[in-house]
Amino acid sequence: MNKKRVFSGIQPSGGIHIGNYLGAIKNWVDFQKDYDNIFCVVDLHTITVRQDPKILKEKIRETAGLLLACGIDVEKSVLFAQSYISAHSELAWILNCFTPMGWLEKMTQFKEKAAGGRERASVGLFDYPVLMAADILLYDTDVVPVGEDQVQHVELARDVAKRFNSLYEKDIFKIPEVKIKKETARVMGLSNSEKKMSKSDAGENNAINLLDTPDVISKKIMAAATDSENKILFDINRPAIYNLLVIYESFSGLTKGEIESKFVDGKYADFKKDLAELVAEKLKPIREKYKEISESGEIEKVLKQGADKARPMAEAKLKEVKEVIGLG
Ligand code: ATP
Ligand code: LTN
Repeated sequence: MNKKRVFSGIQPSGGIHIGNYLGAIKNWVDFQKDYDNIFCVVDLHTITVRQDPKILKEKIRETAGLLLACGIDVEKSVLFAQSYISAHSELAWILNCFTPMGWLEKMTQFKEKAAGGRERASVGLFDYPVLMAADILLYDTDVVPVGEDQVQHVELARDVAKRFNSLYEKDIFKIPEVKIKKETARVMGLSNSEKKMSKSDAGENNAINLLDTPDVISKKIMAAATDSENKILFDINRPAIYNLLVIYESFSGLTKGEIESKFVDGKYADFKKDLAELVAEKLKPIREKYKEISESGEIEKVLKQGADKARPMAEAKLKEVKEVIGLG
């Protein structure tokens, strides 16, 4: 029986953090046994805001290396960088011509990211969800595992696909389903628990990166915001401590009840110390594996081979789309 296809992407826009890991990457790794998987380093999405060329080039490789270090296995999954396959840009252009501006006006991420001024934001930033729809629709994707912030974009991809199929009265595009892992779909910042942990966030203690050393992890967790209640309970109305507890739960595999009992008489400082040790212990193998992979010089080859596997699928879908429109 044919396995269902998973497609997801990650931007090479900075250090990969535990929000990316718990909200997305860890699920991708787990899905590998049951699905047919394609994972993409979405470098074209990253240039929607200005990037230093040298750093971008390094980050593309670092991001791919980290996915491998987290457990993405090229025997089971295709891993490539978006800009290596021009069909992504080409389908995005075509879909632009089928997407009403009004749909994009509703996207909350654009409103947030263009906060500095809509007039100065690039057209690419506005159009970001259409490129994402192209990524997904090129591969007959069944399932798109993402964090909560991307759900609206996957819904847009569904709407674009449905509209196109109905205009041409043909099932050209498969309609993808979004998949989120409820508990960790939105890991919040450590300093500001009102905003999601983010790569592009300015606050240096807000996110724990996968390559942070134990000392840095400890410093960030000890500095994390809490409240004045000093009670270690999963209470959603106390978002800062709740977020730290969710991180503890995901890394430890313990239940909420077990964690609350463990810290029933504890102080925040004791809990934070334990949490820092746990996170450092869980990230250690990823850091070590990443070092090995990046020193091996294999990342470039992996990306090239991944693109060679994905390209024929993408080109076949693009050809089908062009034919139905009357292009070429
Ligand atoms: P940026 O802050 O620059 O927008 P990002 O940290 O959101 O970057 P992306 O590359 O955009 O990272 O996201 C990769 C995946 O990680 C997506 O599926 C996204 O939904 C998920 N993700 C990002 N941040 C979080 C978070 N704080 N909690 C859970 N999942 C997250
Ligand atoms: N926009 C996503 C990254 C992304 C993606 C995709 C995710 C680009 N193309 C296709 C899933 C499917 C983000 O995480 N910021």
